[in-house]
Amino acid sequence: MRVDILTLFPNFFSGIVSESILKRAIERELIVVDTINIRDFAFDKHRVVDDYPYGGGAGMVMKPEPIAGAIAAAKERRPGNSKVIYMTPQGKVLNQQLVQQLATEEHLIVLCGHYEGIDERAREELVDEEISIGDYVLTGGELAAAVLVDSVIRLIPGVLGSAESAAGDSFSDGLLEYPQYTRPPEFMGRAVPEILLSGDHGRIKQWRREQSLQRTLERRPELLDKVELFKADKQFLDKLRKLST
Ligand code: 6GU
Repeated sequence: MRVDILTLFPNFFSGIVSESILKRAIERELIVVDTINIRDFAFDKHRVVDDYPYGGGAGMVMKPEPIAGAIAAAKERRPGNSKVIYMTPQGKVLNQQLVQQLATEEHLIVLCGHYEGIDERAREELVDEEISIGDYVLTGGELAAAVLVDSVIRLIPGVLGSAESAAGDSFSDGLLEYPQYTRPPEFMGRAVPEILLSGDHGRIKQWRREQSLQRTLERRPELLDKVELFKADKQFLDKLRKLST
């Protein structure tokens, strides 16, 4: 996979690209992550990328031509299928299902907006998908783009070691994750649940499933409406619901 991030602040991404899991994935050539400075595609001598909104009003609008130039340059870097994503609070809210879809793409071009957003014609003509990371306002699309790129890249085969496998993630099966314990067996007077020390893998698996269900019911009950549940899951949830009434 290739990811090109189009931004007015390319330095913002240097730490993200050079650290941790992404660093390893890049070193192992599982992915290429690059930034393109939109300002490099400003055509005038002052390299202006924003202008006053027609009709008046507060703030500035990102001009369409530098955006078009930056997207064209990104497409030249990987001829073939690419998807242009514009990070905006007006977009579809990111969730794990959308992350999984994006992880199957060959080339993501991620456009970070600033000021009052981009010229509408650039959005209509050049953008394939608009994505938000939640219902709150950030000063620009960079932090949102970093969240998107991190969530997508960790799903690319080989990026996570088996120790960090994505299969058991919260949300990957639509449920929250079960609680985890490590040594010591007792901490601040609290013991590790006995079943985890039993060596009975069947019972441990069942206990973890039930913990996931209970946690999801307590913390994010709305998630349960969307997941596929086994008969035993439903019976367990019914039991919990009866206990709490
Ligand atoms: Cl993608 N951009 C901005 N500026 N704010 C946001 C966002 C994006 N997603 C949530 N808030």
